[in-house]
Amino acid sequence: VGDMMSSTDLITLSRHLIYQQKKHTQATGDFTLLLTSICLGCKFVSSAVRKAGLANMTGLAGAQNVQGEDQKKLDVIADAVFVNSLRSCGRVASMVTEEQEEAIIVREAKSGAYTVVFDPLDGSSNIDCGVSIGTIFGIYKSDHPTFSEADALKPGREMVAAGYAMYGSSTSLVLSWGQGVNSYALDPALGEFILTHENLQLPPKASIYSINEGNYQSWNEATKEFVEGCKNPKDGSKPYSARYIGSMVADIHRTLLYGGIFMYPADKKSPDGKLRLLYECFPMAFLVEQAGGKATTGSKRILDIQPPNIHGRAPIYLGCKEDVEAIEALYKKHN
Ligand code: AHM
Ligand code: MG
Repeated sequence: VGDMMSSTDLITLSRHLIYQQKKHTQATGDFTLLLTSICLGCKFVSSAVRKAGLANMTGLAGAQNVQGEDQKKLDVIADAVFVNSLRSCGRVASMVTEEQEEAIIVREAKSGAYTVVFDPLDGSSNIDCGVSIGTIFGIYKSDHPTFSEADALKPGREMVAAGYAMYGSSTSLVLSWGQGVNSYALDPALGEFILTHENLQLPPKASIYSINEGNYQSWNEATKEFVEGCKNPKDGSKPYSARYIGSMVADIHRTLLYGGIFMYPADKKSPDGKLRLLYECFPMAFLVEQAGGKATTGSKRILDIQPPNIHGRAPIYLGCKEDVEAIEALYKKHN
């Protein structure tokens, strides 16, 4: 890939998709069209994030700008962009977004349509200080959509694709349609996502742990013992490094590229954990598994959870296989 990037033969996301689809003769082009709508949303949000400080878009929703007009917060704008783009592509029967209480149903969609679950701007509390934020999405396909939120209430293993865009020092799109994980970078001049990493794979074990350690007091014993072991390995090996951005997309992106384990356990404050199943835990677990890692609640595979409702949460530990297995072993020991 490195050689190709410096050549004039760029592999754009569309080219990569067309190439992949040739291998699957049943492909109709609907999935490509759907992804094009998602990419449009990501490009729009990427450009809005770059201008956020300048354009005064970082304030609270509902606050007024100097012209006395209502100011919309960036996450509200991001939500509208994705909803409109997905609604108009004709291939989406329903959507669930973190920003809206109810599922959005698109009755005019064709049959054989998709359900898209997404967090349009995750980590938005980080916008004002310029930390990386992102869009997370997962895609289900229903041969006979019910045109109700039931189309989204399925375990994550039934997703046909998942991914995220990260608005960082550059904009990256990390995507899997169930055949490994690929990463693309947005070329701002071309407005195209260009393939940069093909078939990302996690090492079996790495030495980075990522967790909000301020919650230590309210963690369970398994999590406490695991983190203690990262700092003071019993076998005398080198301690792990701690890295926590507080923006899930950025923390998972680092985990996919450098290895490690990311954790958001249940604690006394949040007995089901903080992160949402449908559009945070499932897509990230899908990507991490596709990259050869694991994702668990401590005692259950994340992708096997039947979501209780569209905004349900779960505790999550994900990343390198052996690190996640160490947590699972500690859960067994303490329960
Ligand atoms: P949000 O959807 O309100 O932005 O919250 C989700 C974010 C994740 O990106 C991140 O992993 C987590 O919240 C951080 O939580 P905390 O501040 O409790 O460490
Ligand atoms: Mg979120």
